[in-house]
Amino acid sequence: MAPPSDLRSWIRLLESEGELVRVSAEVDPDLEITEIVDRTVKSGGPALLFERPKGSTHQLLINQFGTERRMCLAFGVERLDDVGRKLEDVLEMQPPQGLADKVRGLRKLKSIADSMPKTVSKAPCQEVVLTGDDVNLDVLPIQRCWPLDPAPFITLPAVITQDRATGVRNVGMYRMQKLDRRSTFMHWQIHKDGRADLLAAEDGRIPVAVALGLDPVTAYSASAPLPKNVGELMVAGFLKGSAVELVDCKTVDLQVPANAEIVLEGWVDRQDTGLEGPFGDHTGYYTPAEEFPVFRISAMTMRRDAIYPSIVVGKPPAEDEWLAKATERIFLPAIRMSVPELVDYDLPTAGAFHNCVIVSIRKRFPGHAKKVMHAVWGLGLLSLSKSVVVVDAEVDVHDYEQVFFRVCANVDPKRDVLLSEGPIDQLDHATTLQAYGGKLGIDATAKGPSEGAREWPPEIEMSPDVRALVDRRWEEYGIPVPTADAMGKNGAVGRRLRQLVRR
Ligand SMILES: Cc1cc2nc3c(=O)[nH]c(=O)nc-3n(C[C@H](O)[C@H](O)[C@H](O)COP(=O)(O)O)c2cc1C
Ligand SMILES: [Mn+2]
Repeated sequence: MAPPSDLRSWIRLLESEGELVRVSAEVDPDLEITEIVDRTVKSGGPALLFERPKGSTHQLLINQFGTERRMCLAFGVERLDDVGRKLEDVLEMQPPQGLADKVRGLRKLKSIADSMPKTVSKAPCQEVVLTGDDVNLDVLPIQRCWPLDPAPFITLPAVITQDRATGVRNVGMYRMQKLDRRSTFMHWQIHKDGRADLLAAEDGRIPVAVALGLDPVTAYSASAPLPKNVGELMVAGFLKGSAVELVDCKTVDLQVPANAEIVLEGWVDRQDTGLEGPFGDHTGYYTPAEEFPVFRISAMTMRRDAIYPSIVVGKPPAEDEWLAKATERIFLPAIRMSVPELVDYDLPTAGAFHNCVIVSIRKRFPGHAKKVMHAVWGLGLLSLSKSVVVVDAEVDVHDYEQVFFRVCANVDPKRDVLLSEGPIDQLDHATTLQAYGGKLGIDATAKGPSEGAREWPPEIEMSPDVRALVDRRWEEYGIPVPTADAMGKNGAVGRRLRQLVRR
């Protein structure tokens, strides 16, 4: 099934799949929605469409990304790895051998060419156009998420800027604290592309457009950590299988996705700043108030009856877990392009994405695990990772008990732990300095004399013929071990039993 073309068809799809609940009771965007959503997310519940947010005439959609199944529905795939494979197919293009290969290659090239955003002249997002004094953020059900947040925050925006020198467009998801009817902060952290566009502006100010309420793939693409010059909207078009349609803004020289529910246009000036935050963040803590630029809004355009999208981050797991997991899966083939020995990787949700990376590698030479740690610390936003754990190829990086077993069993802390330092996520509160601090690498691979270890012992494995014999005779023994199905897919008991059966 093709990914939904706009937020409304996405809502219809969610509804027909039993993945959405409409809440008709009046509910307060000030804290109350957070508590409802937090309970819903943590229990794997549905997307919620709040039909009567207090103080607003606009509906609020939240938890659209809260489960793996919904994330797959958003991308029109069975498993998130399928999205990665689609990219891999293009990344690994080789010179064609023979006619069939050439035809296939041309088809791939065409799918890339068709992904480029295209301009349209009329757009649903401009059914209502408000400029100057008519701009009024008060009409939107913007949430104040956590008790120490000083104001409401727009949490699920696609913020569009342009590199003035190259003309390359950037789209990023950055929270926006509401200041008044016509202005917000713009939370561009120091490692992000939006901030770079502002810093590069010769006159110190840039136009900015913010799209709210997009189709899910385009909304996701705003959160994707792509290299600076790779267009998020091109990638969104490629993943959707149809180009993102753009329309000219009314008051600034930028373009926005035509299918958006709501668009904010305006300016950000380097000189115009203030104290943003604190904000209850995805780290599970409040990030302290800090200086950030202000976004002055020159126009607000909308669909009639525009639906406002929101997300609550907080102590993991929260709704952003599956946005991050989508990124983890989608970027695997791209990472393998520069680190081909990497078999798989996992960013544990509890590690708030940047605190911990587990990688499995096909190890070939002494120091190979350390080479890979340095590679991770040199890759895009993965460079902000505080700790990297490296295991051998056969270890399932998503099975944290297996990983923990290797870390405990295979590590001589004096020999196998690497302490380094480098850039750290600006939101991290534990480092001594902000945005700079220590790195921990743990080499939990098998080692031998070439790496200063003694002869490595063989791992215990039952011989295959005995396993087959016991498989055949199991019924005969009359020992009640439930079948894999009956044990359920999740849950510690099921996992432990499954491991028992696997051995
Ligand atoms: C829900 C959500 C909120 C986010 N909020 C911020 C934010 O306030 N500031 C920020 O710099 N990054 C934030 N991010 C991460 C960026 O969206 C992400 O790093 C993205 O790659 C930025 O785009 P860029 O690489 O083009 O700068 C957020 C991500 C998500 C999923
Ligand atoms: Mn970018």
